[in-house]
Amino acid sequence: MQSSLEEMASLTYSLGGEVVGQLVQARAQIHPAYFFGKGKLDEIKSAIKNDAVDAVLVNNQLSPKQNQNLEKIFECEVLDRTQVILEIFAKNARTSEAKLQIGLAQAEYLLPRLVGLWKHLDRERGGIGASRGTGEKQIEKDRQFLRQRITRLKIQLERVEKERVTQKQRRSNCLQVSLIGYTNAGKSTIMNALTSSELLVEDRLFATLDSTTRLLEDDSRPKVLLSDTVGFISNLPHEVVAAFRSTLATVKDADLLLQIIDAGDNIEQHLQTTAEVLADLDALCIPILKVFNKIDQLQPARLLMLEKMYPDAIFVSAINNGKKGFDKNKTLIDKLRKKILVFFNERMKTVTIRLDYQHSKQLANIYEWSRVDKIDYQEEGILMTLTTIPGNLERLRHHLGADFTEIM
Ligand SMILES: Nc1nc2c(ncn2[C@@H]2O[C@H](COP(=O)(O)OP(=O)(O)OP(=O)(O)O)[C@@H](O)[C@H]2O)c(=O)[nH]1
Ligand SMILES: [Mg+2]
Repeated sequence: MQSSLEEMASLTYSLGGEVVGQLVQARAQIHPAYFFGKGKLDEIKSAIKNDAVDAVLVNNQLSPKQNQNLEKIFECEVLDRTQVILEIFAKNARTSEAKLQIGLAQAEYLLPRLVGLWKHLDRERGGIGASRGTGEKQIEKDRQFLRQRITRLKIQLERVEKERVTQKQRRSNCLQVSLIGYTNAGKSTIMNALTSSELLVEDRLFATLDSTTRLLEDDSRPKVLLSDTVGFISNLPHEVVAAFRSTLATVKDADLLLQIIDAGDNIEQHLQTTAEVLADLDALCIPILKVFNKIDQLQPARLLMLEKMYPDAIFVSAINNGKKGFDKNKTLIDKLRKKILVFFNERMKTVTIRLDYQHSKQLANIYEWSRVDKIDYQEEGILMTLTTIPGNLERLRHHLGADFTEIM
């Protein structure tokens, strides 16, 4: 089970660092200027010296002033939790969209913090009385630079978002399933197992930063699309959620969410984090299917308990490493695939329509948007029995107008 400090260690590893020591501060109130109390500061200082530490990571939010003071005292880099996550995102961003989004998140994070960065310049050159000192002018310059950068990034992102709208229209006749959940739960591994893809899978937090969409099955109609996307984490900085809104749009447009949960991890906390991010995305009304992953690592008793606690959930092991248990794991993944298809089947409606021969070129759309159960070429038109989701029936009705004669 991962504690918050263990998670910080995983974040450090994802950043490419190595943890040489951990310290916990038990204090009723944090120190306003230094975050840590005097005793802790000394303890950390000697640890920095002894272990040749490059950076101190604080598993909390630091004020700009605390951050700056600590860097002066420790004579090394100091990053708080938000900065660590932003750095990982910046390091892992591969697509241009992810890079734009993280650039925006970093600029927005920095903007209100500039004051703390430059204040010392004014203090050094005359102190509080000095009007508009060098520091203040520098802040104004930097602020202007950052604001321009934010505007530019937003314009570029708007362009990417427009492209997404076009994609969305293309996909609107498909059923969309989004994989969501805590980072490192195994979303990309499940995506790979369900769609025979080869997306990047890593035992690091935030391996995935962009959205990828694949067809779940070649022959199901309407088509079912599966999307993998960026994972969630507790206390996800607001700037990051806001900046990744366009990537997370696939979540908001989904007809079904597959919530992937690492069955061996801190379940309650991860469920709560996911609920918070979904609320932030305004996506709480989308149906959710809970998928507990990594059951190969569980004691049988714990698996039994979880099955009792979450009777509607599905339990899988997504790893496909060809070792023992491979067939069993494949069966579980097939069960998951079936469950997704059943979910949609239960929501589909079957109708019989008559289509005039002069509109037979619409047949391609009909085959795309629904499953054709029966087709009969009669003298007065084409008689068809179709099964599809209510949304696609509406779309067909709209497209075919008066020619869409529903018979039963
Ligand atoms: N033992 C075990 N490990 C698994 C299983 N599924 C995934 N993993 C491992 O868990 C780690 C994370 O898997 P990913 O698929 O990258 O997880 P993710 O949710 O996409 O993570 P991010 O994209 O980083 O948020 C990898 O080391 C996987 O090999 C499983 O069923 N059993
Ligand atoms: Mg992933």
